[in-house]
Amino acid sequence: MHRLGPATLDRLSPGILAPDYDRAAVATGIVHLGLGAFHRGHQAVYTDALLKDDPRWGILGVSLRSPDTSAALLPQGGLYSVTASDGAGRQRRVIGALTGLAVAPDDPAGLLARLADPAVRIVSTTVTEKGYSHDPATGALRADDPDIRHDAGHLGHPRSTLGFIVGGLQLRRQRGLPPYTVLACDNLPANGHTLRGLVIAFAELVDRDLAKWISDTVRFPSTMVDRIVPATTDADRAEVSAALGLVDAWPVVTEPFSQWVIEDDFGGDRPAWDVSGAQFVRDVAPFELMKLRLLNGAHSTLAYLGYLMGCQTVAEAMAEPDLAGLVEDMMREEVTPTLPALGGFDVTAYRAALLQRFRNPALKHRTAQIAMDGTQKLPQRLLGTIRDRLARGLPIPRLALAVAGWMRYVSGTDEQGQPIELRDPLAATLRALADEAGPVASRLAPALLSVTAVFGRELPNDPRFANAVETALDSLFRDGTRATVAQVRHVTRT
Ligand code: CS2
Repeated sequence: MHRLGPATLDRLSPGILAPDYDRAAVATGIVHLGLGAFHRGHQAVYTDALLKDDPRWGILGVSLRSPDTSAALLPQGGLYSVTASDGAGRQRRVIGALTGLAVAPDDPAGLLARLADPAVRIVSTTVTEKGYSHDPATGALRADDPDIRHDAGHLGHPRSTLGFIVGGLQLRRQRGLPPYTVLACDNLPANGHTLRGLVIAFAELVDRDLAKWISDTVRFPSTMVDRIVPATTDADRAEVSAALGLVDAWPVVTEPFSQWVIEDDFGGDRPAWDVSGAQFVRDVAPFELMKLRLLNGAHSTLAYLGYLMGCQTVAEAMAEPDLAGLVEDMMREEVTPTLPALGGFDVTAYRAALLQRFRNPALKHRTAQIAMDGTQKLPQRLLGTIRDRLARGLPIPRLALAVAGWMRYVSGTDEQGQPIELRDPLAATLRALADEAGPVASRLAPALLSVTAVFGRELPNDPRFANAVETALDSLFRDGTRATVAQVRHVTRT
């Protein structure tokens, strides 16, 4: 079989959409940091749809660490396919929005030169929660992070996301060029605002005047991004290539649903992403809160408790009636009352659609993938909701069980006595605490609650929270996850 690429597009199987514009005429207006499946299945798709009308917005896709995706897409001239499936039907499309590929560690100075190109007006990011060198509980810069310390002293050869963003801005300022807009596309609370704070705090370590210039001139719109895009598997590669009639070494397999809400606060021209279905709004916060707390909060709950119950995927976890019921009740009873009203928005329908999306049988979304990096995810997915409820004197039984599920997961051994592979930037800390405490809730719960980067200083001292989590964790250890989920669901049933 031939490889997917510019020269083989005419061999694509019938019915598969291909770029409807002249790729040679597309300029690079966006540098995107973080070339994972999510970017390629989300922002790049919105961008691809408008290049015919406005060819200024091609994307230079940058891998900040692993060269694998870039190496796979290079022989394909940046082309790759996106398959959207809900289990009943499939739609496939070849995306041509990537005008270039770069692996940052291979040539950091070369990437800075690209960032200084005046044609580049937007630098966007999907570097995952842990890619921002911040403290997840407070959003503050971790100035002691080794990459941040390195970059502060070597801004001509950065390693970190913040280093590249600030290094590029420094060059533009030196050359008298206008800055680019920085567009955060990760699941962080107030992602643009948070990134702005981090960029300025980092720039202050380098040059106070530069920090002031950034603060005065650079825009950081916040966004709410949503599409479930699991990591690509070898089975996906084989299935997609057979369907395309061409080998695609790194396809994206996703769901039909996609949503992008963007704060309309750009420094200059911006792509008409609204024409391809995105929404520009004045304030993203209510959308963001709703998505992080309902979708991602439920996702993490399904991931930890589902994994412990032996479910490999989210769809399998949703096939467990008590777990699916508990999550549905949690979304309705515990999360929704904490969300600000969104005029005219039907949150009941939104929740129902989420449950349907989680059940999508076409997505093999692994619980272990979502369980990853819990220390970076818990604050915005579960703990903010918990704080809001406690402040109003409301109970948190299901949310506390979700947090306890994370604790049971990071204890490192499953219910069959098998090791759980912990993937988290704080894995070493978690492991040390878990080893010292042992599988005893009254020791493990307080030990993990002392990780201030996750829980902050006040929440662990609230007995309503600490006791609820410890009780749930005790039940997980003693009765097992299945029985605990059934019991909490039954007892809290309204
Ligand atoms: C998931 C998200 O991996 C995870 O933690 O919860 O990637 C989720 O699929 C997306 O936010 C959906 O928009």
